[in-house]
Amino acid sequence: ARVVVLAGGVGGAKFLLGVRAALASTSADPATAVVNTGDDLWLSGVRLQPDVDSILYALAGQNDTARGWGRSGDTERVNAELQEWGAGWPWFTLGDLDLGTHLARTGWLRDGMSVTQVVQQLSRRWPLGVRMLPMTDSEVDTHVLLADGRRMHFQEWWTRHRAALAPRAFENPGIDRATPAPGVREAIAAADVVVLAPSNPVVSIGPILAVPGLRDALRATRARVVGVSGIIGGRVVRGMADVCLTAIGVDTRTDAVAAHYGARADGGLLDAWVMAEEDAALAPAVSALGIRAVVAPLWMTDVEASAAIATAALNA
Ligand code: GDP
Ligand code: FO1
Ligand code: CA
Repeated sequence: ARVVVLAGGVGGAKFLLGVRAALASTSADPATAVVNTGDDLWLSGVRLQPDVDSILYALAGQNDTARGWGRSGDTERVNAELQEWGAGWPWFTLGDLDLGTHLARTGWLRDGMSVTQVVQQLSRRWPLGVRMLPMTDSEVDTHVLLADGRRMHFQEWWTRHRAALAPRAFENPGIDRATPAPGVREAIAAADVVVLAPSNPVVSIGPILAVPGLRDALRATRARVVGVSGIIGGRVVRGMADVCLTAIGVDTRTDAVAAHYGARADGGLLDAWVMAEEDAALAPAVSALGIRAVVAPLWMTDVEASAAIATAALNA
């Protein structure tokens, strides 16, 4: 089967490890990941792509699994020096190996490469087993509009304030003029299955779906569109996605997130929704939306567990 996965960072990466493993035992082509670039930012003169790098490093087996971001075995010599200069953000650590990636990426961008070409270049070093595409070539960094009227970059809100400042809305300035990156529409049109990874529905999947044309491509594809719940037993499991959901008026419940994506037959996106055993009682509520409810174990504890979830999604 031709598989396309819409993905954010760590949750997306764990799911993609499972997709890769599930497809490895078949003759299928590698999956295509359409990756959120709303987290991207400029800092200390370099371009960061947290979600792209989370997926890149995880698929390459180079990620720091304990910390949840950056490279395994990284050091922070350059970061200490940047702090001494008062450069960058004191609450945001740029590892030495990670900075190598940012420098390479920034150099390629300054040489005139598109974001798609940069991601392709980053994909050459290790055998990833997944084709990575950014959602768009445009810079559409996510900003948070706070309840008190202030605005800040998503990264500052998430890492410095740990989502503790009440958000009113999430915005991606310039996204109205953005287009899907080359190959994204084509991959969706040619897919047999499109999976919405169990990534943050608001700031990971949200920006992807906000790229003009992408939603239409999903609505038009002959592929089945299947979502995987990032909520287990009414909790977001890891991170602060519940704060993001609340801000857009969606309850932290798997059926509410399914309703947020919507049934394809009802103007939304989903043909099926893979939800956790812990939430089995909500399956009728999902079915009532016109979305096929598939109940499965959803803890991505290791690659085998993620592969089983991927298989459930591909067969949904
Ligand atoms: P980020 O960009 O690094 O924040 O990561 P993503 O947006 O790709 O994924 C974050 C989301 O993954 C969290 O909000 C959780 O809901 C979800 N998540 C994390 N671990 C698990 C897991 O083991 N199972 C499931 N189903 N979802 C998970
Ligand atoms: N997350 C943190 O909580 N603290 C950090 O200092 C930090 C640094 C960092 C550097 C590069 C990178 O690609 C990601 C980094 N992250 C850090 C993770 C990241 O900012 C967020 O968890 C995601 O953007 C949310 O998806
Ligand atoms: Ca993210």
